[in-house]
Amino acid sequence: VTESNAHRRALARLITGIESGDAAALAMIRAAGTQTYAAHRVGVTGPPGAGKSTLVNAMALHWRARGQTVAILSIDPSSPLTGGAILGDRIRMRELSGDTGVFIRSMASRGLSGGVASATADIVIALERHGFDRIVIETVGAGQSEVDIARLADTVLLVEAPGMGDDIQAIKAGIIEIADVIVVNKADKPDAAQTVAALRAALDLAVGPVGHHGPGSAVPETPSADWGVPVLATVAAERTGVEAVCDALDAHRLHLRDSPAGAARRQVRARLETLARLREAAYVRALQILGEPALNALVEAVARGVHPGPLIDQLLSDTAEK
Ligand SMILES: Nc1nc2c(ncn2[C@@H]2O[C@H](COP(=O)(O)OP(=O)(O)OP(=O)(O)O)[C@@H](O)[C@H]2O)c(=O)[nH]1
Ligand SMILES: [Mg+2]
Repeated sequence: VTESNAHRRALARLITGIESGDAAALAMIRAAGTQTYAAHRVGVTGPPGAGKSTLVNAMALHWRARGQTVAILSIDPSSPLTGGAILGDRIRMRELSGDTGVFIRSMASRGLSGGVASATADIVIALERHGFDRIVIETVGAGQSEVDIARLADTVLLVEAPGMGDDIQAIKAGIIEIADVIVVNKADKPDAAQTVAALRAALDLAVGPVGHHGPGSAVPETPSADWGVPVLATVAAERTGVEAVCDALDAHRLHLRDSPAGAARRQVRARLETLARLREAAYVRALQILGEPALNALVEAVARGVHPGPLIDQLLSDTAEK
């Protein structure tokens, strides 16, 4: 399926509009009715430099060879849009450029007027509506990522690299709990088998009653006891092991489709999504109602040593009456 450049440009413009909080773009996203959930949304997370982009590139080539269309959204929580990492991705993904079945977009999550959660979710809606078969959302999982990938993705792929001994950040930070498929990339390096073993051991420990994570948590309490999280090894730079990763992603997708876990997962995601949007919208609205002078007065008082709690309670009850 080829599509016109005009069609692609319109999508790019729509995304820019969403990022800048443009009213027309938001209206377009909101007006178009219910989501179809037709695309497979794959969230890819893991530490910086693990090889996420290289692997995504290889996965995209695999899918393209099978006639599927692919959108790749990389969300960079730290660097501005002109950052070197994104430039690197452009170079790495040049094999995909010129292919109208692939759409690649990088976004910085800083300085988004309406908030990161709603912007990323709206962009995914735009991509889905455009008709891509696969939507990959890549984000650095640094423990407390601004983007909770579990809210956006059907399937979460955690990419690790060897050489960290037992000190795997994802285990400590609980990211391993949201992974549906785990990859140890850079399996050409010596410690790969050890890292695979450490991750498997951590998964075995995690089996049992899922902890309670509270209503706003990014960790879905999905009853996925019947899904065994595979730990695979790849050399993404040489495209080794990529097919097995794509197969595992498909198997997880089928698992969601054919078991109660799918409906449960959707429920959890809907809750996380709603809470994230509510949090952002309430914050933006509160600042609007408050206004700059009242905010400054509040800041002054706190700077003088006044506890902010009662002042904020007072402001909220004042604004509730307005
Ligand atoms: N040895 C080896 N190097 C690899 C492999 N895959 C990727 N790399 C290299 O690892 C470096 C980082 O790869 P990226 O794909 O940019 O990693 P990333 O996780 O997307 O990085 P960030 O987006 O910056 O967090 C690059 O220099 C890649 O060439 C691999 O399988 N083996
Ligand atoms: Mg990357």
